[in-house]
Amino acid sequence: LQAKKRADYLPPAFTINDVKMDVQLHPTCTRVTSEYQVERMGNHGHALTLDGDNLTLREVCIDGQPYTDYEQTDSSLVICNVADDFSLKLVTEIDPEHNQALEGLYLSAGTYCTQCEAEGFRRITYYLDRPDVLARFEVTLHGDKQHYPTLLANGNPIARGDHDDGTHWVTWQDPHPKPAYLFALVAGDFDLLEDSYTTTSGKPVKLELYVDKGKRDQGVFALESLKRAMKWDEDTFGLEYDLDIYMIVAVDFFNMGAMENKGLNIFNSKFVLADQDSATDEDFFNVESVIAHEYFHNWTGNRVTCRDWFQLSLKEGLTVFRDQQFSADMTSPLSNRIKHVRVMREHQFAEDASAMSHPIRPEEVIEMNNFYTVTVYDKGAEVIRMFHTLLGPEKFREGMDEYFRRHDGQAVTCDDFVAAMQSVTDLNLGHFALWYSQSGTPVIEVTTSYDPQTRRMDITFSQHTAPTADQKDKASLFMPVAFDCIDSAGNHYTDDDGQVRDGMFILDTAAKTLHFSDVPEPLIPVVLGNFSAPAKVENSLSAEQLLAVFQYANDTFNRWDALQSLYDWCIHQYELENQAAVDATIWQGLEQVITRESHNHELLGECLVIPSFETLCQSRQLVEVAALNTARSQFCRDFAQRLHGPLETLFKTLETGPYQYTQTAINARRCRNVVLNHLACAGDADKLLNQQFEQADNMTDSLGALKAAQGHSPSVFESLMSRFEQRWNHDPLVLDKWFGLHATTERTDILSQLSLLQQHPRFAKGNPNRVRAVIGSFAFFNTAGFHAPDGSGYQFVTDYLLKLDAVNPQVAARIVTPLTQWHNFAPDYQLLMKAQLERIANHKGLSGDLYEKVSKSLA
Ligand code: HT7
Ligand code: ZN
Repeated sequence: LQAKKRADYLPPAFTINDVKMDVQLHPTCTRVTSEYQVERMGNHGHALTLDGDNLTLREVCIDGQPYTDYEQTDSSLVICNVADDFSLKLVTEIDPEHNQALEGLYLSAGTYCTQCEAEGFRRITYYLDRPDVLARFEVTLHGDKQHYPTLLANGNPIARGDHDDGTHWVTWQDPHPKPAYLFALVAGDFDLLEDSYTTTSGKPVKLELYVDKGKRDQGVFALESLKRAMKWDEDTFGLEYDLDIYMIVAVDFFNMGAMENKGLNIFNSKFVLADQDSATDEDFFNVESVIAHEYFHNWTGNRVTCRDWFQLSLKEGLTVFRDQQFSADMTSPLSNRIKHVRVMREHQFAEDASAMSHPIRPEEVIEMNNFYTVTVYDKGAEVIRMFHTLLGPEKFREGMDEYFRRHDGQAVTCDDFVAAMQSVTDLNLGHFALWYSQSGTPVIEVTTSYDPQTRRMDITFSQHTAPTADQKDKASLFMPVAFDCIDSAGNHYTDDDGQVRDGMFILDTAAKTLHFSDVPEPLIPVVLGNFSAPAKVENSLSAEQLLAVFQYANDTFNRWDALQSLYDWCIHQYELENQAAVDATIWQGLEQVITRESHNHELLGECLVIPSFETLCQSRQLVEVAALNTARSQFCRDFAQRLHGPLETLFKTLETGPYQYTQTAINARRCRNVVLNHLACAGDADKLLNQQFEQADNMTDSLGALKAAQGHSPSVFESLMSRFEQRWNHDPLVLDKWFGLHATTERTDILSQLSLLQQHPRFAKGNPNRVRAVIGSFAFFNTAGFHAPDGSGYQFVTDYLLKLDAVNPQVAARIVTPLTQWHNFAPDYQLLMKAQLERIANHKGLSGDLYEKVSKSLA
């Protein structure tokens, strides 16, 4: 399998300007007739090579005449001796019912739908399946009227009718030229929610949301979220919607979260359906943010698209940044920021430290599906955020305006985005652009020196990025570093040379020193406020200093982060069997955190969360899994017991009342459930757990009780779980929570539990949501089970992946991720993980998806 390289990009030899498609839907033999207006680009004599995958070719005509001068390979159709401009007609047949990879056109649970990004269109018909070929599409769908009363494609419906044989047809026309990855069709029988939106310039837009029959009420929140997103994009970026109709369809079988097809978004139902009973606050949040994300793609992705797939972050990093800003405006900036930083620390830093390390704009790809990563998406968004920080909101908006002015309707590169931003600022972005090509997580090391005689203090920041699997040599990056400096009484200090401006300085060299004079005591540097750059910080503050940062720092993110560092340090003491170092002053300090901030439910709801095992791994090397996991659990238990009094008092004040989805109520519920977990950990909370489960009028609290019982009260957990299953047996999305809870429970017989879960009547191995809920949850989040010292967890996951790979390689390649991240574990674990990776590598008929990740990991 050959990797494609970014540097090898060549513009297309031909383009296609107009596409007419006629799709006769049939479960096992859908017939696709396509007619293209093809144009040679430039002066050359090459044949026309179209991409195709798993297609049966029935007919080729050029300019209306049958044509035979062509060759077929496994992945292409090469048409020889063609003119400079011609019309090409192709007839192909495909088998949607047996398409379990869920790419291209597939039929699942009685619904036909498509997934064409990144390279799925070539599974529908032969085409120039690359994002820099933009065509106008007109699509006619024919299908059985009774089973598929709804026939949808991109754009506007322009004609419809009935055939004599019980089938009907609809023609859709999309006026906006688009790459094939944005093509979509859907056929099914849905409930429809209808609404409308009038844009700022007065244009009415029909909004349509299609959900499974009987689920109409669960779609209301998504539709409201869509209107909020439309308004926000007008207010924030002056961007209006551009078609007469915007459709969203929710389906149960989907490989990812959602897809931004032009005018016809297709969603995993998990990110559409939500109501008080069945969805947690987090689910509501995710629905709103994914609805917004896909909507925002209409400009950042669809109107301006990517020249090639190496540029994926052009649309994804930018769109994630936009959805993060939207969510922060709709909910709360602090908890949003913390949520995203957790993703960076738990997942992106781990990816950077693994064999899959790549820059936000990758250089080499075997299977594009493997590059929809936390690096491209989330680190990509952090890079856009740094533009925003460096330029400020107004200049950033000017840069965005310029980007659209220059590139609307085009397929462009990350460099084009940087150039648009550069055109509005005097700041030289040349050095900053290194973020696009350099992989790895930079570490900012903070060292201080204080001279009591001269009362001078120097604070030095040095940066380095360790070599990564894909790139040995690293240069210094250009980083905005939010900075504050305090003493133990909470006084703030400014540096002598004024390098820190508006609470920020630029670190663009290997090291930089800030000088402070006339300071009475060693100062405490408070670094990387609001996570102003996607970096790790090594700032060895004492427990006392960390508590001072919590108490006095200006930046709330820094305050939260100080406690995270404090917990990390404490857990390290437990690893060293030096628990005594976590002394009374620390427990008192933590007690004061709770009592002083007891009114601030948002802050406490975040600050009382102990860092996850995955986050802790990022500040350690060659992790002894069992030792770290035990140390973490012991610390959690001591935390719960030592702070039991204040936690209990706090819990009593957290009466949340009847369910409301307001920020105040969300914060209170979150805080209450975090505290409940601690109380359960301290023991003796069975009554509380039962009570909360019993009285809950919403999913957040039901699940809060289950999660708190999970690790701490096995008998309560069992009984609540079986009641939960009985109540929710009919609802696959809720049952996924139940599957996930079982799969993440740390128990010695977990593997037989997992086998039982797979035999559950509601488990379906062809449904990615179910597979992720059981196998994915286990691999990613069941620390003790997955990392069992005898290697049985690794073996279990591998056995499953080898089967899954044959049906859905894309999902298999996602779930293999924790195995490929063996580098950071102690040698015994490494050996066992690599043994399973070898098994995968040697498996006959392995997909390109798994091959790429596993072979890199073993290289
Ligand atoms: N742009 C979408 C990516 C996506 C996708 C990619 C590969 C395979 C399946 C997929 N489903 C969706 C999602 C997004 O970022 O909005
Ligand atoms: Zn996206």
